[in-house]
Amino acid sequence: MQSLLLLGAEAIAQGALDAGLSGVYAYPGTPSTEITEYVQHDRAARERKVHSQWSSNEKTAMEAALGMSYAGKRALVCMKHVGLNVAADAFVNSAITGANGGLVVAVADDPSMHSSQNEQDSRFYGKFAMMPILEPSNQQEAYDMAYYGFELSEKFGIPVLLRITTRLSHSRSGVIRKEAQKENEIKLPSDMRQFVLLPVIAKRRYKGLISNQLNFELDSEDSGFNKYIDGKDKSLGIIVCGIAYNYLKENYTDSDIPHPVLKIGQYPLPRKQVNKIFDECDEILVIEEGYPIVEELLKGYLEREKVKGRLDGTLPRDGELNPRLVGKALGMEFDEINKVPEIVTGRPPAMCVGCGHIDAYIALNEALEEFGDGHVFADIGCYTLGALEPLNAINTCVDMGASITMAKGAADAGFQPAIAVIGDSTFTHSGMTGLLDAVSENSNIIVLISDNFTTGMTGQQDSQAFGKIEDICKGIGVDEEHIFIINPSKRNKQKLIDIIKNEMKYEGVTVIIPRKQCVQTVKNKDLGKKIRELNLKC
Ligand SMILES: Cc1ncc(C[n+]2csc(CCOP(=O)(O)OP(=O)(O)O)c2C)c(N)n1
Ligand code: SF4
Repeated sequence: MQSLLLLGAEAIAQGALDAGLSGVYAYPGTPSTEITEYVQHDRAARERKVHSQWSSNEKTAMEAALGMSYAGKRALVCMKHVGLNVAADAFVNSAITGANGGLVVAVADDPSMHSSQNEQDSRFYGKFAMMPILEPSNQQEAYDMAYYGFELSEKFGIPVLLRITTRLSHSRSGVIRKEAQKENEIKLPSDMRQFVLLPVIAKRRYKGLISNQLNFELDSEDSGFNKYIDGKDKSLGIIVCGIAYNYLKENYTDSDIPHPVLKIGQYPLPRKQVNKIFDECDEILVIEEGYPIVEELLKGYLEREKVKGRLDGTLPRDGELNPRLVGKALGMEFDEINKVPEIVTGRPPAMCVGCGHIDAYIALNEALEEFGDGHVFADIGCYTLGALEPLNAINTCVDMGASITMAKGAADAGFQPAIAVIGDSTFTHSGMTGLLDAVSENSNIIVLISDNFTTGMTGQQDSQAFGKIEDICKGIGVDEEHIFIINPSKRNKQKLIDIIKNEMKYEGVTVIIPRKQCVQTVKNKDLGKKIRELNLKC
């Protein structure tokens, strides 16, 4: 079989394609973006027209994938961990509707928050929704689990959560492919009522989900992804999940692991194997990337002292694991190597030279000078870097879309001026509904939609907002006279300041669209052509 050198994220994509994938639905977000990009660039996937266009947000992605599954085809939906919060309504309910064609929900968590607002652990969502979860320890398993995930999903008629973390998603290794399968034919669900979650049906489906829990557990018990590896030294037993298995093995490159090890790759936990290691060993060390979810389960309410891990400080409570932290937890000692020389100083991320967001912020800062600090509610994108020196231009960044709604809440409190700053992609992700709230109540806010024609921060993916922003704002009900489009160039600085200052006198919703192409996309000929074709005003 063919062997490929793949990122963990790419291995998931290839595994899904080889399993007969018909469509991937996703919204970009580190460290999950490369799954969808791989499908988009794969020639075979293009030839057989596997759907791979970006969705407006994670919820629309989840729902479209569920629709494809309803039609009997195999669908993959991908997002970063915080995206699962956005998709949660559809995700949790999809465990109750169940799946028809195989449905795999690939979620990439970001412990240590390399590129995220938090380090939440998606396994909690899987457990909450009562779905089977797969968690690979290396790239080969990422491939194998994506491939197998569809089978598992169809076997039990339920979506399957595939959880990876940053290091695995963004590192490469050899992956051996399996035989490529054909896509499913269109086939409606055998129970035509299962997707109708009226209470009477939902109650029945929910009972079915509950009774299936034992079957999921039995499947985990037999799963090749869960392995009990015996060891002579039973003073300690190690339960190790996902990528942490690799970190454990790195500490024993020249020898066998002396302790019994239970490697977990499929949840719910295989209860018999957990009981076995618990009974056989004096103490249990739980090594898991993310929250101490397995450790908490084992300790229970009574805080069994036999179980060690993140909760008792044997491992750090937060942040990513690595081989050294795992080695220390096993009592190993390390010299201080790889010390960063003092001459190396931290380099905070910065916006690119020539970025339109910078010019918009310079004008905004000047317009707000007389009001002092604290008036700018921002959002998530490259423009969030405006929080740093030298701009110090924004005061909030909470979740995608929160700029407009937080500005509205502050304006409701009587705080003025209340300015929101949001990017084009974030606007169509989840800013539009907040703008509708503001229009409905004629809130006294100014919204800057900083339009660069792309989803800059995650690597210049297409933006659903392209060419539509002013029409969306008009459609939502923003008064046309209070919608302004301006190129935030140095030449236009005073003009932009004047617009902002004038609009502060208006009691209602103003939208200002500073529009300048992201400099990282200037070599993208297709985008350039589209901008010229639409003759976008800027
Ligand atoms: C719920 C959620 N989904 C995805 C992301 C990842 N992400 C961060 S910023 C961003 C989009 C930014 O695009 P845009 O608003 O156009 O601003 P730009 O970066 O282009 O300036 C995305 C997708 C996230 N942080 N949260
Ligand atoms: S990638 Fe684009 S949007 Fe992001 S900082 Fe650079 S120029 Fe600005």
